[in-house]
Amino acid sequence: MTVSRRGLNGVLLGAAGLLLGACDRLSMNPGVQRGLAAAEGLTRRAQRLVQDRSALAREFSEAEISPDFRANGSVGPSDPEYRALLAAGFADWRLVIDGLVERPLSLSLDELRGQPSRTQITRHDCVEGWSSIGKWTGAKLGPLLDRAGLKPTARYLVFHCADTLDPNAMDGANKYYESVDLIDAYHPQTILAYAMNGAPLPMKYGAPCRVRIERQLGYKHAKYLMRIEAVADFAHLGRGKGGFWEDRGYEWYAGI
Ligand SMILES: Nc1nc2c(c(=O)[nH]1)N[C@H]1C(S)=C(S)[C@@H](COP(=O)(O)O)O[C@H]1N2
Ligand SMILES: [Mo]
Repeated sequence: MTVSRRGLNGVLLGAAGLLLGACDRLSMNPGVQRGLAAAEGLTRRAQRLVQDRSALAREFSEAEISPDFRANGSVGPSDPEYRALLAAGFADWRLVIDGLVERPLSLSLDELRGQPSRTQITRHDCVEGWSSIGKWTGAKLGPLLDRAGLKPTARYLVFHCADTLDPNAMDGANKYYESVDLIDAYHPQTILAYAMNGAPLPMKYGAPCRVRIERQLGYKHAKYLMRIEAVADFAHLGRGKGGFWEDRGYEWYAGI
């Protein structure tokens, strides 16, 4: 379903774009009226699919929570900075929100817990072909971005993580990072999760805080969050593709 939805979306947007391009050039010709009408219909359908991005991901019942949620990728970062934060019970951990914002933020875990929050039971879909259902509680990202005040030039958020997943990367692109556009950033289910199944977020799931972006595949859900940077583009980060796995061939848009 993931692939077909994404495929259809692309086809419709592409077709509408082509027709609109043609109509622009031929708009003086009365013979294109039918073509214009068709283009408008296609555009409306494409638009509906785009708007569909704000729809909520399905939520599940307590009984459906996976007894053994899988963990993937980094499960216990050995980075010294992370180890020091962990040893102090994350008392010194700060989540920084900066980049293209009017008022950069630096939030302790307690401050994050004091923000407007949301709890949701959702299914995590990894691109490797497994899914698990978990209950997540976290600060809603939208209100935090409003507090920081995104500058008009901000188009994406970059999630910088504490863990080195590819220590052998010769070009230094070894840390985990991810990015999303502002539609996903402001999606009502996008939260900075500090609790899972009613307990503080365990280390293997990204302690002390990981992002949940419920309309995207698993690799977008950055764990071990340290910093959220608002940017105009991400060409200068890592290998320029917007994420650790994107730099290694995965698609940037992983919508489900
Ligand atoms: N920092 C960080 N975030 C990460 C990863 C990682 O290795 N490091 N792996 C990603 C992948 S591929 C998946 S499927 C999920 C796994 O989350 P889980 O361990 O809670 O199942 O985290 C994503 N976020
Ligand atoms: Mo994944």
